Amino acid sequence: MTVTFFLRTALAGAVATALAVTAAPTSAEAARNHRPDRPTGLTTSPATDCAATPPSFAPDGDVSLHADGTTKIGKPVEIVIAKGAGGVVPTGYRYSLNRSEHRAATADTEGRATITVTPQRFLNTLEVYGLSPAGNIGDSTTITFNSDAGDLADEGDLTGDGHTDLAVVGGANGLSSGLWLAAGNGSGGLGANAVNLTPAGIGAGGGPAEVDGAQVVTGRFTGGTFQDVLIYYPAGDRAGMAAILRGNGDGSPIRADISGNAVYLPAGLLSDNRGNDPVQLVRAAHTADNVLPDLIGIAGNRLTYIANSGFTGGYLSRPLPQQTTPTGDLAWNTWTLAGTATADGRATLFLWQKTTGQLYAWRDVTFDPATKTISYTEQHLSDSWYPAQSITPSAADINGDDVADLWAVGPTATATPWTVTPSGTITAGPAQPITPAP
Ligand SMILES: [Ca+2]
Ligand SMILES: [Ca+2]
Repeated sequence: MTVTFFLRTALAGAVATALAVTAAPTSAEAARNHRPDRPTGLTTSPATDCAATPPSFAPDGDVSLHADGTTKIGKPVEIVIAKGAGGVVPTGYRYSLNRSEHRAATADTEGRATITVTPQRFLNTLEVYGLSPAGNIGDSTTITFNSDAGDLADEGDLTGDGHTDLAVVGGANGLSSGLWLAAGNGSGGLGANAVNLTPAGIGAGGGPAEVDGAQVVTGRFTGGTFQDVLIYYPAGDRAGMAAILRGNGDGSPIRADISGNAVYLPAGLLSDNRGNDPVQLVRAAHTADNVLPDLIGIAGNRLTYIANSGFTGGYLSRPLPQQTTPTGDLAWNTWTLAGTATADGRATLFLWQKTTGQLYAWRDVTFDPATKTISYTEQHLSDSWYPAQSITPSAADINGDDVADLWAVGPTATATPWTVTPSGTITAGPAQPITPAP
């Protein structure tokens, strides 16, 4: 039987590409019945239906769809799988994009099924199995196609809607293990269903609990158009290690267990010149000629600037031994940092002294490699911000006005938005629940 694939964009129903797949001969069906789990051959043939940009195929066997440029990373693509001329009508299909979990699609009486997949990278691989009426699974057919870069996501926007989002590490904060992404609405609200971004943890086989105890930083760590996440371990078995997980652009879970989705930074890479691992690690700016974010940390009770060298995971720690805290001393162990960059690339560092409730903002933080110093504009925001309370500050431009704001994440899965004016006035919005999706 022949099964024809039509790959088309979801927008305006325009048919962009057509693929054709030919299943093994019907006579093979009986032979397969005694081995129902053994796939049988699906091969390819040229599409018979009209396509705006037909792909290239070998007539049999080889599956090769050349770059078509009609799909976009992060944008859903509708693919119609249809039966061709002759043969047994398939009852359904199983498919997997980029080795993700297999999904099932039921075919109609003519053997046609529609699936929607979201390309996550430039080169995508779609694997499809046909299902016979007897329930047998055919051999997999694999096609590859290239997708254009996705739209550039704003700093802190992991879902691609233009509003910054909130990523909270679970196993704490009243949340189960995982990295929970609550979508921001641009005015201090959070979406109802927080998504676990790391169902496979960092891809080391331990599941979501692998993120327990970690700190999270968002940014373009892989240099793509989407916001990625950097998972950093300040303590524990992985102390000093970090994992960069490639964001999908739409806020969907990151399958770190699939090759290409995670980059690991070994322990020591982020440590200072005395071998101290950072106990805190937050977002800093990026330089004009390098989209990859710098980091700021506290290591060895010193503030340290960790500059990116121009490639993913390429970091060099530059301790700032003379840099004093906002209150003029060197007691960096009493301060909690939160950092973010606004859409225009400027970095803001928030500094909270938990014991006293002192809260400062250092705006426009930049690092001068020649003098090994940082420059910034300091604002005192509060002398009574959650004194001695168990909250986790998380920085983002909550309302999109290019002035960095703060979330205060509480111990019972709540987050309170604190917006900051350019002159340094802070205002709390209603506390929002962080509710995991069912
Ligand atoms: Ca968003
Ligand atoms: Ca703001």
